[in-house]
Amino acid sequence: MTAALLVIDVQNDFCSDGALAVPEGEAVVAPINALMEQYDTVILTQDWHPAGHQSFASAHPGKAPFETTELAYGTQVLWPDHCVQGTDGAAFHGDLRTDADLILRKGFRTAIDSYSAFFENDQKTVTVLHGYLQERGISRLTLVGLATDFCVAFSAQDAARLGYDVAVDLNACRAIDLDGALDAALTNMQSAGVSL
Ligand code: VGL
Ligand code: ZN
Repeated sequence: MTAALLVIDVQNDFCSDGALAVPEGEAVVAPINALMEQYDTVILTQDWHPAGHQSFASAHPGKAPFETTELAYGTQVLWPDHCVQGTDGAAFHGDLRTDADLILRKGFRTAIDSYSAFFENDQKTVTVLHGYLQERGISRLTLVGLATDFCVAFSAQDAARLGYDVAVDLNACRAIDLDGALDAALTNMQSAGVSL
């Protein structure tokens, strides 16, 4: 069984002073760099939004960050503008090793957010990740990165549903923890069969 390390969204905007700062976000960098040694295949994801993305509160007059709205596919949390394509905030943290096999960008369709590295938030539109992993014969995944309760949790649950053997290394993750989202995410991951 071949294993891959899936490093979720270790980008400046999710670190201290970033536009959508995750408390202690940068603390994941050193443990992740060390973990990369143990995997033949390393995949980085990069949240990569066009300006005016529909997950941004600024795209919805009268709405503030962290409120929700109804989009075509359901309820969406509205975020501060973050990870805008080509900006410094969208770049990987400067100390993160980027000598990866694959860098997968997601969230680039204006009308659909993408927490998961496998499916966008409409739960229908696929990224190329499942096909890539299948072509490479990879059946075991370890997930690390930001944020535990959003992109890490959605990716891990989709991976488990797709039949991968999935672990999340919580030492190398940090959470936004919006309204108890971390506890809910940990419970949901465990129910989906993810090892924590
Ligand atoms: C993320 C919210 C919005 C994440 C990305 O990487 O967890 N969270 N965009
Ligand atoms: Zn985003």
